[in-house]
Amino acid sequence: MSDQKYIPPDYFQIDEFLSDEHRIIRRAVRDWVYRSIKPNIENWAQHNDFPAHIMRELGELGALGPYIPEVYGGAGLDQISYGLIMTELERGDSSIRSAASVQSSLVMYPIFTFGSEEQKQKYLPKLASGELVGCFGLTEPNHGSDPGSMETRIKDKGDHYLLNGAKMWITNSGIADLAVVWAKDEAGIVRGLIVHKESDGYSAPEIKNKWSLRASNTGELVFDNVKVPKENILPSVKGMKGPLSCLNSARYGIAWGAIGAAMDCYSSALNYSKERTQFGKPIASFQLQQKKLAEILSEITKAQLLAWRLGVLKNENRATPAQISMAKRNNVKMALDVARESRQILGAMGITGDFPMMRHMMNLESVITYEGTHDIHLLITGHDITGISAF
Ligand code: TGC
Ligand code: FAD
Repeated sequence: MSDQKYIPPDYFQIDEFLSDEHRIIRRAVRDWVYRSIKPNIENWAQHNDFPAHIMRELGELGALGPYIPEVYGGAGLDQISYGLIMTELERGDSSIRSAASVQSSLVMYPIFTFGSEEQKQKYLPKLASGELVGCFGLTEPNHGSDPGSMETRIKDKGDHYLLNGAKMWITNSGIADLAVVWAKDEAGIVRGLIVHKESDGYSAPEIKNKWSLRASNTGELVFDNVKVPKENILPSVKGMKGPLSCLNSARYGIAWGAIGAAMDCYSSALNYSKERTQFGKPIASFQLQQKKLAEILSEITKAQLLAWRLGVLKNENRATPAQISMAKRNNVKMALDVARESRQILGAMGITGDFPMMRHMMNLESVITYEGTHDIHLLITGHDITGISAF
């Protein structure tokens, strides 16, 4: 069942690049968003509620770890499929896409890429089904853009590690069964650990009073002498390239996801502009409103092409971190601008929860900040093209 009023823009026939499988996956996720998210999201956002039950539904849809091989419970899909799933989820709300992003790219990806065979078998199938929920602890109260300066530490105690420190702004921390935590060892080397919520000394206080991503659970992770069994360390990576590789995957998903939020705003504004009459004419007949709609569609189209090309490169293992940064930065800013412009087309109605623009706009303020701020991604591009770090 699809939203009859939702007209997904495809001005340059980008759909022709998609396979039948891509279209089927997109349709399944779009229908689920229409059925399970659209009727409820406004209420969840207004009440600052994360609908934890959706994790199982996302698992059934194949939206948790879509590109993780089937042998570990994933859907074994390609990167374009992952991108399309993210677009459809974020059309519903960035909070929903966030939940799927974190589970897929920041929890399943590191366990799949850097975990032992035992860790993969133990955790991945349950994470793929949504039976287990994970979160990712990199950011700290004193270290956001510069996670390499993290203060969280592990000490080798023979049969276990002792973990101390705190992580901040962690999506799903309050509902997670386990956290993938990045901490420095006694030699100052960053290591990844799988930490269970029931460990003594582990707490996850919620961060309240957010105006953004209100349908997402955000909190801290506090580790007070937490004993982590030795078998819970990710054996195959040392150093900052561990967490930063996970970010490549999540940022890639966001580059696609933000297009969904923009499409939802565009579609609502286009419909409204044809129905709303002022001065005896639909407002869609005024040149100034047409300018907004035409520019919005141009920007969405450019973002779609960027995402599609990045997906092709990612499928071929040729996408560079700097290309991913450029796409994340461009597409999120595009979506934020589209949310603002399309809200204006609705006049006063645009500030209500009857339309999605304000919710998307507020969400996108987080999206433009997390996974590397807008400015940090510009500096990554600057570094890539000049060879000079300006951090
Ligand atoms: P730098 O000295 O440049 O590099 C350290 C090591 O890491 C390697 N590396 C990468 N590897 C893989 N992918 C990347 N993107 C990489 N970038 C760097 C690099 O080659 C080096 O390796 P090696 O072997 O030589 O040691 O690192 P730096 O410490 O100077 O930092 C660079 C910088 C600023 C770009 C990086 O720290 C950064 O990206 N900062 C932004 C922080 C960030 O994005 N945090 C995100 C937290 S998670 C989150 O927000 C989740 S939101 C989830 C949701 O709800 O959807
Ligand atoms: P800061 O690093 O303090 O930056 C403040 C400002 O200074 C920014 O404008 C920044 O661009 C600028 N700045 C910093 N350094 C430079 C520089 N060298 N040159 C120029 N300007 C600079 N983190 C996780 O680990 N896991 C999560 O699940 C997670 N989820 C999140 C969910 C939400 C809703 C939010 C808002 C954040 C989340 N984060 C998460 C944290 C997020 O990644 C950080 O907020 C982000 O990396 C920025 O860090 P900061 O907020 O400490 O800002």
